[in-house]
Amino acid sequence: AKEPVRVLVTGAAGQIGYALVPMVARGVMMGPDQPVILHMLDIPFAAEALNGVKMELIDAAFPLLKGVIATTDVAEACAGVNVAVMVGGFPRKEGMERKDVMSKNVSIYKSQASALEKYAAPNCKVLVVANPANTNALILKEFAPSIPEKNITCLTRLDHNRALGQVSERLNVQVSDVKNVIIWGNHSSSQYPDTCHATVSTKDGEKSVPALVNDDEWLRGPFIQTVQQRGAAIIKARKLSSALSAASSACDHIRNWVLGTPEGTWVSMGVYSDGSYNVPAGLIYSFPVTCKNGEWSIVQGLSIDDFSRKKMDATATELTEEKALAYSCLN
Ligand code: NAX
Repeated sequence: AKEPVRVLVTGAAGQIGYALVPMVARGVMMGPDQPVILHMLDIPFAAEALNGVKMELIDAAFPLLKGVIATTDVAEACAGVNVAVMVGGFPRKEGMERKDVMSKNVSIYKSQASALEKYAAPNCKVLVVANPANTNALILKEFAPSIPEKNITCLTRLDHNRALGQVSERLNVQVSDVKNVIIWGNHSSSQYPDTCHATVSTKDGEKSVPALVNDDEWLRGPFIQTVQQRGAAIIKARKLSSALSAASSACDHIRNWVLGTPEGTWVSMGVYSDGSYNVPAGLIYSFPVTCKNGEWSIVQGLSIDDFSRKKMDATATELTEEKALAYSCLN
């Protein structure tokens, strides 16, 4: 039998946490034959609710779940973890300035970076979900210098999956037959959902999405806006932000990272830019990646047209500004 893997979920008493921990306990994240030990962290205000989640995990009698730690102590939460999913953060409340929210999250991610660096297992893989996800991940990277930068990522897989979903609805094909959309840049409304290289598998082989859709105006307009604004549409409908889709996408992100992407398929991940596609180095930016042996690599050599270039640059500019804002909060 395999040794259990320790998975940290921060903000585990929140909405995404509540959807995510049962998925992890069922093997959706690490695979159906991989035992797990869940480490759940939240703040003292949510300690009672967190303990309730632990009770439910016990009650569900998940065969793969070999232990549950529910704590408000960051050191205990991080001890020996192999995977860290950072969902906890400070939400933007009405009337709050962007800088005030950034400042709260910078201080959270700075201290949790230090805790992960000290207590997590070597080679721990980190996924930041909490917003501003790219910039929280960047702060985490800066303040955990001994964690390799390739181990620190942020979630744009939800946006990627949303894009697959929109293409599948439009073409009336199964979502599992659509692949290789790309989310470029920030997990914010400046992200660029790109279908230039996306394909649908049909009984006559792989077909290009732009050719099948045959409506560039839709692909460059309403499609992009729908994906960019999907989070707001969910809030409007549910009076709560996306949770099950975010949790499921977080599992997809880690599962593909650890177990690999299928041959010929790429996914989107927010990763530390090395300057590929002329994206400024030193940002956490969403790229198309393939994964093998527990490591991601950016898909190289895709052609980029003028329309795409502008959108990729605009979201990079926003991230550069966010980075500056985050740094201005550091002292
Ligand atoms: P909730 O407010 O329901 O849950 C957040 C939880 O984090 C709360 O239980 C809170 O007590 C806890 N928390 C706050 N500070 C903490 C700290 N310092 N350490 C540990 N826990 C802490 O929010 P939820 O709807 O679950 O969303 C969580 C985060 O995901 C938000 O930042 C949200 O903006 C972000 N999202 C990111 C997405 C992505 O694709 N990257 C999509 C979904 C989601 O909007």
